[in-house]
Amino acid sequence: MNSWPGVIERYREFLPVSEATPVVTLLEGNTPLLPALRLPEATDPRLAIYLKCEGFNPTGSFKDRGMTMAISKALEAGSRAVICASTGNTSASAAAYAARAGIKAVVMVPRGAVAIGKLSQAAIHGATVLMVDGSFDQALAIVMEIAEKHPVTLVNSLNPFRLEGQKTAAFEVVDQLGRAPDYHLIPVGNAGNITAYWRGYREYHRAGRAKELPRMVGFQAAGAAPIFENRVIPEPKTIATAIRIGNPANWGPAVEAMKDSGGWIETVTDEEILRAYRLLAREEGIFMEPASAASVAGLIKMVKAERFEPGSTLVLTLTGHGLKDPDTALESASRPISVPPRLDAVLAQLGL
Ligand code: AN7
Repeated sequence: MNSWPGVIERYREFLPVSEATPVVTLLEGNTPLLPALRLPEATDPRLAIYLKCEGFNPTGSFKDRGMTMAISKALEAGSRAVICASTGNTSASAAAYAARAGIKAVVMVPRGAVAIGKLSQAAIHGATVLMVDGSFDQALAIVMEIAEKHPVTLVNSLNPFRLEGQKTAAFEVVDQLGRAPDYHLIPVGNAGNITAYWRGYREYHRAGRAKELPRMVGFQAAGAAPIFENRVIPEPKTIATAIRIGNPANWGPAVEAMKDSGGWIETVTDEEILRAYRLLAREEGIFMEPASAASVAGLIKMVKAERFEPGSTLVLTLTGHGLKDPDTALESASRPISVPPRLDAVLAQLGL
């Protein structure tokens, strides 16, 4: 068989696995790197813009790259249960990979702040879903303590294997593009992914697979921007619930990635996120969740601020699928039009 083997087999030489590691995979990775058609026109035609569509992973987000590693290594270590706090996507992915591995998953999510698609994924895969009347940051503190004292493996991005898996996205970008981009734009929540991409780009560079290194450019939601504001945000607020995080676990490494790469971290407002969300869906045909649209909102804002060298190549990570959050889609688009079941009425409605 010559088909895609999943990220562990594809990039085994770069990952901390051995023959003894039982590989748990849903054949994640190999996601499209789509050339943007209309974004250059809408921003700066001198830019080459590519969209890394991570929503097309098995559970609909980039988390699967890290979860195949975290669950495989948990199984190798003899663990029979995993736990995480989540704004939704980590819990969906943990639940699916734990199901695949035949072990138990416990996920803890903030009540009223997780998109419905993500919640339904965790539930149907058989995870124990705990809803906390509190924030993601509070939930993370609790699960960290549980994992320290009990025989259950933490699969948040504090688990070192998570970022090892996630760095494969940078490998793929280089393999697909034939080089590293000049800039890599990415949403920032718990700050694991920006850290993982930077690690991936550096390792590929060191291995001679890419001559260039990109500048890492991260975007936080304006109401949930602890790194940008350089302070913990006790009550983060944003429509992009995936990145509603006030005290990121990978804060330090993300700042390092930004500085080492010569990049920066900026904010985008909810209004800018929603505008980008609609633009992406209507102009590019790509339906991603609001947090993912932070990359596109950031692109638009940074082009206006003339932050990119003309002629540059940009890659934007679109982190999660739009179907995760159908409520926001329906609220952001025009309403369906009610019509009676009669040809004349339908034609009249369409102006035909
Ligand atoms: C769609 O699922 O933190 O900066 O608990 O779901 O690596 O945290 C999700 C984060 C961006 C931010 N886009 O990535 C969780 C969780 C989407 C996300 C992020 C998340 P990090």
